[in-house]
Amino acid sequence: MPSKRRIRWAAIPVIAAAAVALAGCTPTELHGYLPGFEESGQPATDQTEGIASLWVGSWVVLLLVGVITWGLMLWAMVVYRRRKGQTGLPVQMRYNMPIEIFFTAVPLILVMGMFAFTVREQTEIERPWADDEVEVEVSAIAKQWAWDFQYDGATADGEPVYTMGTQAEAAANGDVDQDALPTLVLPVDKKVTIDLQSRDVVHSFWIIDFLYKKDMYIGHDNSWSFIPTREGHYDGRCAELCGEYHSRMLFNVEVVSESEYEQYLADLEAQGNVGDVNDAYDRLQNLTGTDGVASETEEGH
Ligand SMILES: [Cu+2]
Repeated sequence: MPSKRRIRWAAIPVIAAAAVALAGCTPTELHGYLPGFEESGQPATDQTEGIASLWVGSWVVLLLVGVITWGLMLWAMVVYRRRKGQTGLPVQMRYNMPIEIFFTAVPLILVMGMFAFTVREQTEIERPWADDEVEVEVSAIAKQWAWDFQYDGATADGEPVYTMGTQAEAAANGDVDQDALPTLVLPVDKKVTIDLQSRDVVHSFWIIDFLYKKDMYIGHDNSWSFIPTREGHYDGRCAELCGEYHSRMLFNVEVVSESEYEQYLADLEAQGNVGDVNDAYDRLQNLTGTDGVASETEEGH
């Protein structure tokens, strides 16, 4: 039997090798190949580290279970293989109580554990800022097949400013014309709440590198509270099949410094984009039974 000291000595090269291997990993590899992790090490939001560790942790546990299970299967196949001269069925075994209890209890514990970690993470993500904590409140309003963004309390009088977007079009070279996409501008390191609304059908608000998406309904306003923590450009899109041009329902997100953000709002105000997003592109206003004012009452703005 190896002494404790020998085990300790053996552990040193193992730990050193693991450290060297991990040190050589890029942030993308360390976060389980999820998008949005850069060399700078600065996460995109205050939530992405937690989401990534839930993802990586789940994979580690699942792979461990997989390796043990595959190993046992291989072992059984080799050790209990049919040998020369054997005929008929092998001895049939059944009702091994300890093994059956083991096979029931272990997956149950694993599933409950994963559920608990998921609930913990989700509760953290879903927790809205308290009313007096919110520093930036933006409404993202989805419509077939683009986005409007309304920045509350932006002018000196407390009026909102807004942009109303159109769906993606092809540029001259055939790619998506990035400059023409609707753009959501957010200040870095501020407590942001995005109110998620829809004008028509169910859409889903997804900023890829922020590792979270959330549906937008009529008659039920969702919101999402977080802190963008890294300046930069991010791709956003609708993540719910919402009609013919769903694939064109793209948007850009620019996370900028506070002064750039203020300047952006001032520019929108100067362009006259002041007030609430209007119903100009509201498809539902034409439906029977909606009285032409459906969006007013249903969207609540
Ligand atoms: Cu959509």
